[in-house]
Amino acid sequence: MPAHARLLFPAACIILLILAGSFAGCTSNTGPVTTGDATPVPAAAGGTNAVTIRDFTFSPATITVRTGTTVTWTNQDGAAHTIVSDAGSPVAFTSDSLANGASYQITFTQAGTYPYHCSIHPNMKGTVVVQS
Ligand SMILES: [Cu+2]
Repeated sequence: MPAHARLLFPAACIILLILAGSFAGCTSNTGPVTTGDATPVPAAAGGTNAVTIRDFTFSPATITVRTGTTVTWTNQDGAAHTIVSDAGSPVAFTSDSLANGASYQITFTQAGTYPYHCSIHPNMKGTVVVQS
């Protein structure tokens, strides 16, 4: 190997290592950006937004949806239940008495927090959170 080649070879290796290192740096820098995009968001309007009534409980007790979403409550208890807005709800609503298998729907067009209860069993409470 000529003298000048013996000097160039290690230099080329060092340059390659620097380049490889900078590429690796770019790759790891993009990771956190992707993770940030994965922040939980409410289900899109038109998605599944169901509340089940079972064992005298609204499940989920709090459901978060986007404006324009229709929420459906379905009674799976033998006992009848109702869905009635609390006094603090931005919009008042009152369902009929729901027998087993019956359902009730409301479309939420206005952002806000909508607390509700069952008028037959006032200890049964739930909340719909509507985000714009
Ligand atoms: Cu009830």
